[in-house]
Amino acid sequence: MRFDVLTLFPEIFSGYLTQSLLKLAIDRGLVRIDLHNIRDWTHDKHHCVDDRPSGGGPGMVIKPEPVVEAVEAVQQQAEPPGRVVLLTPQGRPLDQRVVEELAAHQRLLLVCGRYEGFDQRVSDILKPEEISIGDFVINGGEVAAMVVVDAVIRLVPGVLGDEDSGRFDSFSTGNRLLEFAQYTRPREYRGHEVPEVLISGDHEKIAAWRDQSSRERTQQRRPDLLN
Ligand code: JD8
Repeated sequence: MRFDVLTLFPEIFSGYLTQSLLKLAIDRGLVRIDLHNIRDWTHDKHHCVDDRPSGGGPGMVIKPEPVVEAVEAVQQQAEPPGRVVLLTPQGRPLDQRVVEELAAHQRLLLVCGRYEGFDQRVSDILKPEEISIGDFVINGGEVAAMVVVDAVIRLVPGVLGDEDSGRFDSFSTGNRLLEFAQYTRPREYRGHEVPEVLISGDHEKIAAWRDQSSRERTQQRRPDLLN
């Protein structure tokens, strides 16, 4: 799986790229992430990427030319052409279904905006998949792109130690309920005990308890997931 991330602030990704699960996947050759600075596709002396909004108003808008030319140049750098994904508050809300769809592509180009966002013609010309990570406001597309990468790489075969673990996560294809409660040692902590069944060794009973725990939690916290 290859990701090309187009951004005005590639440095934001450096800590994340050297993080364990992703770094291991990159080192193993399962995932590749190339960073591209949109500013490299400006033509003027001052490398200007933004301008004042047409019609007035606060803030600055990212000019269309460097973004469209950056995407076209990055597409030419490798085969196959990637699906272009624009991170934007106006996008399709990200959920595990969308993550599964994105993971089906061999290559994704993640385009990250800042300020008041991109000139509308970026979308009109590139026809990207527009994705939002949720109904809240963040300052730019970079953190949203990292969320997409983080969720998608879990579905790349071999990235997780155990081949199956990503598939059985909460919200994944096999199971759209919340996770059951987890415990570890000590058996008792400040008067709170690990449920007896979990140390019984009876695997059938443990499975039933966990199933019940998942259902109860989902009913209590996310009843919207049950229908
Ligand atoms: C991209 C700039 C900042 C601040 C308008 C667009 C995603 N779920 C999400 N929330 N916010 C974003 C997001 C925010 C962005 C940009 C994504 C580029 N901004 C906002 C308020 C004024 N701009 C996002 N995915």
